Amino acid sequence: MYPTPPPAPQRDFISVTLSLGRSYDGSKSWRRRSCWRKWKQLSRLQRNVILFLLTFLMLCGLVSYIGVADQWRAVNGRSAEERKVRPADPPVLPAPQKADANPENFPGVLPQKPRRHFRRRPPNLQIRAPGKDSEDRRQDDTQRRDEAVGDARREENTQRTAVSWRGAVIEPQPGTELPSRKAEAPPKPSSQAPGIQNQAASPNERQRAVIDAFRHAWAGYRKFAWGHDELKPVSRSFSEWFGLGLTLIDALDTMWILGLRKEFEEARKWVSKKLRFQKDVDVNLFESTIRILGGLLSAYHLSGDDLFLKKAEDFGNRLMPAFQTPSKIPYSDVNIGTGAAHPPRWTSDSTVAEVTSIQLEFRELSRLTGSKKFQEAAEEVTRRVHSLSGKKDGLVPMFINTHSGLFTHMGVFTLGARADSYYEYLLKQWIQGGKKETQLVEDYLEAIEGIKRHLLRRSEPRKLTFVGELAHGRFSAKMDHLVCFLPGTLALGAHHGLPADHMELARALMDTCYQMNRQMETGLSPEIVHFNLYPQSDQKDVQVKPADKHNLLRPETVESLFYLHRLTGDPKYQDWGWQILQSFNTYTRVPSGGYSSISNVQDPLNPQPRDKMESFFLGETLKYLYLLFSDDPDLLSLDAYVFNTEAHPLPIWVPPRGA
Ligand code: DMJ
Repeated sequence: MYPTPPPAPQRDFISVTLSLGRSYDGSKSWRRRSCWRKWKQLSRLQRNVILFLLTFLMLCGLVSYIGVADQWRAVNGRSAEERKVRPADPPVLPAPQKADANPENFPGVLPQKPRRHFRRRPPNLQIRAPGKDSEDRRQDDTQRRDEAVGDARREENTQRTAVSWRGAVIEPQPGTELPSRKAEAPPKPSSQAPGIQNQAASPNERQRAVIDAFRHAWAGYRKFAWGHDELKPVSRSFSEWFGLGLTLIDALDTMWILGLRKEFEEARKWVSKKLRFQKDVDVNLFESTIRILGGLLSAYHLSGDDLFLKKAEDFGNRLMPAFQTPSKIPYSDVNIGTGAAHPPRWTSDSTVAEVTSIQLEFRELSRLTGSKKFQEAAEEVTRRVHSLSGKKDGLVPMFINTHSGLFTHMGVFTLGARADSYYEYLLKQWIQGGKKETQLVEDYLEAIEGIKRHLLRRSEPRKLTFVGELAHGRFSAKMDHLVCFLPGTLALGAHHGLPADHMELARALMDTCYQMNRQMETGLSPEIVHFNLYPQSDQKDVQVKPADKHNLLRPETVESLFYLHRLTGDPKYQDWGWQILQSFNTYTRVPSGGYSSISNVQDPLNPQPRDKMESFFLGETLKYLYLLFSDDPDLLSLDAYVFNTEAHPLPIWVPPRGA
């Protein structure tokens, strides 16, 4: 027998039937009616207790919702006026990906506890991935053939023990003289060298957060862009510039320094089996020198693996045709397959920073291989630029002509794009060569005086010291984020015995670079800022034009923070770097892997990902953050190594006593 159907529910009370537009079967309908009957069977007291509890729970929910909304307004809804006078709130740490990266696991270590709620998470940056394109497949086919050849040298190299980066590995060299290739080759990096340790000290909490960031970036690159130049993290694809695995090579030494040996070995295998330079492709001399040549040389020094030196020598040889110009000032581009070199299509000029920021790498390549041609070609450029007219108290114009060898576009002076690393390499070559090449340091010292005289100003109302630009006698309060390399370089010079007031200037400029980040709503600096010079105006010190609001994950601020902390010991620089790392994690981290440059550092709700992870994010930004968070002065000691402009450490040729 079927049970007697229960009475139809009375709809004048709270209905427990939610009409979802579905048809229900008889048994479900029966169960609902049964519930209703049970409810009717309850005593009035029982029903009142249940209703009271339900009402109480709903009220709790409502109160909590209002609280959240108020806090949200407090954090995000400040008036425009308030925003003008207050720096942006420090960015909030995102939900950590791994337990060991969670700052809350390490109470007492962090300068400030991140607020955990109330701020809306940044927009989800995920987009569907396209499949591999035909170019990718074509390269795979070509490289599969290469793979078959194998690498006999690999066997030989696996026997070599890794060398540490914790101290100098280069024995004193006789100045900048080159050893002959066979008779007097420089000593190979070797774990047998005194004072060498093979294991990194265990990373601290903040360093572990950097390792987590690196792993996340690497995971994206490995999955969606393996062997290609750059990851496009949002579209989960890649872009090519030279088609030489730029990110992979740029990141080799970072992996070594961070202790990511498994990742390093996998990348090493790619270099061994897939990286071929015999291809018909134009590369930019400067960019490929600092990233590829510098990256390979550094990987060689850290790992002691000959493979990297052989690749570096092959690549260096292919760059040499760029120097075959009437003036000996190299062309900007060279085809590494055909050897055809040329300037950009629209001019016969090269950029001054580019032709004067390849010397560290070319000199080191000569020292290691015994082949003088690399050093000679690069140093000829230095000599010619040194003797040129058109400078202003050591400041150089931005362009130089490859036919005449003269500066062009005279009268414009900047420490930003197209001139920046000229100054950096004057100092660093002097350090690399054991501080013997006085002409280099004289040019550097003169330039710093030129900066003080012509480009230095203080902003209003906070009196931030900044480096502007000069165009035909007119001062512009414009400063590229690129200029933020300068505090670090000044501090490095002071450490190596240059005037103490360089360190004072370094500290002042470091404050400014920090404010360029801090005063943005995302905590990340834009590409270019303009400083306010007028005391009476109600403007903030740091102004940003609409076209300049992007952040490309550049390293310069954290690079200088590393030097300032290493050379002063002041922990505030670590705290500032920690804030910047949090901002990168909050606004640029793409959930599916990788980090993306963004278009608007002033809009935390929509920073507008640009779908590109530049190779220097792994080569420089994360490396400098990791080094910044270390308290060990022997970790890549500044008395033993000099970093090229892409953050690749190269040995100082004559380390001071005791280094
Ligand atoms: C890097 O390639 C180098 O640091 C270069 O000197 C300047 N530009 C980028 C990083 O911003």
